[in-house]
Amino acid sequence: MSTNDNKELRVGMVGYAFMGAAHSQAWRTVNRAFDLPLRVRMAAVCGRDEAKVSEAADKLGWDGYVTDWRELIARDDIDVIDVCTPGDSHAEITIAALAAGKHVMCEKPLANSVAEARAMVDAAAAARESGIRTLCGFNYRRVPAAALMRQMVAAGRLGVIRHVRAVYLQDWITDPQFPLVWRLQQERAGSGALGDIGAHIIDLTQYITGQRITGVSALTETFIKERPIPAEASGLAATGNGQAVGQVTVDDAALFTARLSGGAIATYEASRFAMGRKNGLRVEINGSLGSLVFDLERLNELEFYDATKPSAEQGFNRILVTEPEHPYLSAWWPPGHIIGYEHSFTHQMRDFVQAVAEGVDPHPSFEEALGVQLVLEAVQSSAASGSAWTQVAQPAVPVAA
Ligand code: SOE
Repeated sequence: MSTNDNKELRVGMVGYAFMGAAHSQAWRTVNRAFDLPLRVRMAAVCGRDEAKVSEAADKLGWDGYVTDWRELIARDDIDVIDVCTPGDSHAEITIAALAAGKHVMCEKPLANSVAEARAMVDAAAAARESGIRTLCGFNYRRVPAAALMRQMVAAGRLGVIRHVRAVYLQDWITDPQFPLVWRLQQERAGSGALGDIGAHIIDLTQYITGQRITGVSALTETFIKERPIPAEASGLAATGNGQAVGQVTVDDAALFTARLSGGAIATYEASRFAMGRKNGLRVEINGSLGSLVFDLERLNELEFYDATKPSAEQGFNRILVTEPEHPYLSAWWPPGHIIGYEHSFTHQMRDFVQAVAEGVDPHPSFEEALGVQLVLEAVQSSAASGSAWTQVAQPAVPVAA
């Protein structure tokens, strides 16, 4: 690991699209919102197109830019590599960065396959020996209302967990003319809605309940099977109007039932064809003493049904999660002044920087992210075998800190 005496944590980020922009916002703000032992320096951003990445560096607040990620990990003035690329490059970049002694934050899902995820876990375990830290970017854990949900479940406020009910619904590709972008290609993304947004509700529900998914029965569907691409792409059939088309090789939607390690039973739905739902993540947990509901579209609120109250007072109460005692909120505004989607990334950077400074492992670890990858694999296997019940192999580590 490079020497760095002036308490800076120098970051290099690979990729500058949606997640790169969200991470940049978080790196820019984390030291202004939280008192941290290290000050983040946004040293450089990496992208293949020099004109575009130089513009992104300027717009997103990076000191400089490079066009080859290998140059970034070779620099001794970089301490952290933040991987914000499509899934097919997560393993190569991460493993090389760890070997070069860099801490790594890698976007979710960790990899495009269990084999890649295992290789990343092994590389992280080896690097940990020299104090290198890693985190996988399941940011929704760090929405304060979701973190409060976990605290309340862990404190027994719901009693024995019976049901988990989780959906993550979008509708950005319902137009058949929407082009064949990387998220719709198996070799780039690994899977479709399942790995992109299904991974979030898998991680979030395991984190909130402290239980692991042990088995699944699944259905997947690809509603639109071919899409237009730029005509210059090679090896693709042309439609009647001469426009080149390509095969969609991932799921548009994935539905599965599951059993959890603590005895709960669960339903999961991840779809990019839920017309009208833009980023609709909702988790409901039903227990023997009550229920909790988290809805990303109302992310400053948590609905709580407390069955221990007198029956005359029963009902779902709305907790406004903006008090200073709520997770992360003391860094922001007075009660009632709500926060947004982007704050979850700032909270993620806060926990990462603090963990690096303290010399402890941040969460979710690559091992926890491998746990998500194993569920993704089981869902795909079940769907391919006519929804057969499929056991999920379990990694050796607990679900979440
Ligand atoms: C998909 O459109 C996506 O950008 C996911 O990749 C992100 O992880 C999610 O937070 C928002 O939606």
